Amino acid sequence: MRVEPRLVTLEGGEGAGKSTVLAALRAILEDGGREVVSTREPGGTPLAEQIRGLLLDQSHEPPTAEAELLLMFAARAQHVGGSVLPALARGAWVLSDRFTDASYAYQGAGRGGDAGLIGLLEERVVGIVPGLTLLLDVPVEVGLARALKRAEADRIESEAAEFFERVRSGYLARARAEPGRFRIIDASLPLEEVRGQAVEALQSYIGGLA
Ligand code: Z5A
Repeated sequence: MRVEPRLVTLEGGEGAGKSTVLAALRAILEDGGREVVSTREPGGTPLAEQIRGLLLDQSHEPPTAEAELLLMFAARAQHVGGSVLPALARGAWVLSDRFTDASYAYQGAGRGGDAGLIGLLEERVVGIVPGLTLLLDVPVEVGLARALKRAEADRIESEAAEFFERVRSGYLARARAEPGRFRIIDASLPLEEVRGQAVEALQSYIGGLA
């Protein structure tokens, strides 16, 4: 796996504040005169966004756990090949709202999927790891309440609370296993503080690269 220092990802459960924080991180990078591509998973290219639609839609039969995993990686393959790698190659920074860690957390820890298969797909299909990952950690009930206040639940958001508890534990276990790449941020704090901590983490990371 190749570490991409200019690939920065945001992870966390529902309503953790990723979208909000991403905008602040983008501003910091752009203030320094850098080109920034803000993107998300599943999605990030027209085809990958269509796969996202299939994954979150509740109107057709639910995909099996294996189909869900493979669709996530199909979307990711398209996103990496069609957007992330070309951006990195021209010197841009890429800020992604979720990346491969989400598959370990949701399809692995959440659904009980085979972590070995996820690892194989990561190695063969993705090939790159972010230099920095901010995990916005929030208690499940707090995050879900925020997310549901904003919009109706999609297919994955309609899962039971125990599913999201496993997702949260899965994320925390990954973060603790890779402390060099992850920064854990307490996303139950007021949004201004969460944003401030995320900006500080990015600034200190950029300082460390210089
Ligand atoms: N998924 C997967 O299973 N496997 C994978 O490999 C990948 C994804 C890549 C879509 O992701 C789904 O795909 C997701 C995981 C799965 N499933 N679910 N469920 P997504 O990232 O698009 O969906 P999301 O996590 O549900 O997004 P979200 O709810 O929008 O979360 P967010 O971006 O972290 O939150 P936000 O939009 O910034 O904030 C949500 C609301 O809370 C908003 O009104 C904010 O003003 C409020 N908020 C946020 N932070 C605070 C604080 N600190 N205080 C008060 N209010 C706050």
